[in-house]
Amino acid sequence: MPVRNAEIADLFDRMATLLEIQGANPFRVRAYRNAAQTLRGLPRRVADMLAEEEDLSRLPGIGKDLAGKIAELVDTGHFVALEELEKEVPAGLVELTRLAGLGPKRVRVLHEELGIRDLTELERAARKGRIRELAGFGVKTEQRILQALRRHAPEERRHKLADVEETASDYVDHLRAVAGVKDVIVAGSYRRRKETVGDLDILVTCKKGAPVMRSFVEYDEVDEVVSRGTTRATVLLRSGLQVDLRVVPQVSYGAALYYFTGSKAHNVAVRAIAVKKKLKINEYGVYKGDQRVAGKTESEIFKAVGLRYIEPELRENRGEIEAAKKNRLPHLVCVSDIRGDLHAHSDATDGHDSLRKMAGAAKKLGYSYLAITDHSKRVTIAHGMDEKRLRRQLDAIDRLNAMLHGIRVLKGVEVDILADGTLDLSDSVLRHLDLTVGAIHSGFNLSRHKQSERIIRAMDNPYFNILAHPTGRLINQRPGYEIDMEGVMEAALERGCYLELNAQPDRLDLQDVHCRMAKDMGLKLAISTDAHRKSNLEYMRFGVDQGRRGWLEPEDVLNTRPWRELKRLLARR
Ligand code: DGT
Ligand code: CA
Ligand code: CA
Repeated sequence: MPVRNAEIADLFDRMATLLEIQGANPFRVRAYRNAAQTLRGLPRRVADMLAEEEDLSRLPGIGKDLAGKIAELVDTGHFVALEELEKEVPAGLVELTRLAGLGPKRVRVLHEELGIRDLTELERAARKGRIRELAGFGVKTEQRILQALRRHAPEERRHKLADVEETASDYVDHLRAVAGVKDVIVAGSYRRRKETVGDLDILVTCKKGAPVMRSFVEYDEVDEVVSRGTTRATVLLRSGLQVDLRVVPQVSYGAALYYFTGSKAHNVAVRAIAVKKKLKINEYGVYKGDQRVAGKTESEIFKAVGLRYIEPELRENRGEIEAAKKNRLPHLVCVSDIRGDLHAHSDATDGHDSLRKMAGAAKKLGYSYLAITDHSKRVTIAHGMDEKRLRRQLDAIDRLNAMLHGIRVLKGVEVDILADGTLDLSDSVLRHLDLTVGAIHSGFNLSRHKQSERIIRAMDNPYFNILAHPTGRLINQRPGYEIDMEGVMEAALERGCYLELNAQPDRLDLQDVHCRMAKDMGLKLAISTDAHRKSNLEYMRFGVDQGRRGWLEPEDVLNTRPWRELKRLLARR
């Protein structure tokens, strides 16, 4: 039972949260969080690295102590320090930290001052008006907590796409190894590359179902077999993820893949078209009377109902069927269209790798440019730069560019948008940059109107180019701040500014529908990774997937342009 990097990372994050609730030394808390981040970005399993006797303490953010904890986990399956801490901190408190507006620090105050231990007790206290009495909370916070509680309750647990990828591909490998198995593919929202998935839907073709079924339910990560038949089964994994399996004969592969890729809304709409053509469509094929007229491949299915092939990312019944009829489907952007990354950090602020290393990694990806956009001074926890430090970095970039071949480091900054909409750095330094990325890191609670005004004011600055992570949301962790997206996009368009589609799997900020909105308005987007270490540059594919769900074509994306063209697009009149 090899331990996954993501599992260890989750445990480290949990450790950090528990420590924070306890009020432990912030450096210790940060060490666990950093290590979790490192683990998530590693290309190889630490379990494999340990098996090859590699020294984990040489990884960034992982010292001797944490390397020891990882080894303990891999060897024994236990993490004693965490187990001890779990006994000390009430279990419900961790869940409270996931509520919007309540970090571990606040949860600690709630626990210490009011004895709150879980959601129910929190709600009771909020209703009684006891939270507003706490120092640093107030009526507004109390209302926000009640609001968050209402939102929290019915929400089903959905899993971030990136978090389930490793599980999905391991499960697929496991099933492929079964004798007699032909195709194994993950369908459902996973194949549509939705930002979160409710469960995984695996489709297998083979002659005899029994061995596949057995192998499916006996997979070592299975915690519970929910149901098991001859052609379908459902299991729950230890991670809490549900996985559905369907086994179909080879002749039905295309029909089943199409059916189980969904979405349901898309399927229903296409079925209506089939009915009009006097056809029947189900997971075994397309039928005219009793005769199967299509089923083996997805293209056959589309052809049979008179449609062009529709990419899975588009199958949401958001106009793709009409577009397919009229042969007006978009030619979706691909990772190979991307020529560079326009948002990345170096170790000058809260990144982990040097300018040179970041540039080398970008070159390896085949990019021709990489913008280094470190934080500005207001973001003190990220060791943000003032004008003087930024100027020094610009000189360093000039020196580096003089030595580099085949890749250009663009001079950028991720400048903080202050409360009043002005920028955290003066124009005298911004004017020397290739591009300015602006971002909000504080003041999330402004009204929709005020927040939008603030952003638009920032765009009034003639050096402003790209609005980073436009809503500030973190998937499953915190909702974004409220903004009038259409108004902000219109303002960007008028001013020659752009919005970012942040590719971090925890952010994916813009949402797919907002990407589509931008495209329809003629506003180009930058798909950027916001990389904080070399390996993060590979998050690009998550951003591209999200962009594809928003119908983006190469020409809708800034960083598919060569630098000369991009430079013109960035120049504001
Ligand atoms: P999820 O799991 O919530 O992220 O979303 P999906 O799209 O993966 O949904 P899921 O797992 O419930 O079902 C997988 C696919 O199966 C779905 O996308 C379309 C198909 N499907 C499920 N139920 C129905 C149905 O009642 N009618 C039709 N036409 N298709 C269905
Ligand atoms: Ca699913
Ligand atoms: Ca399912």
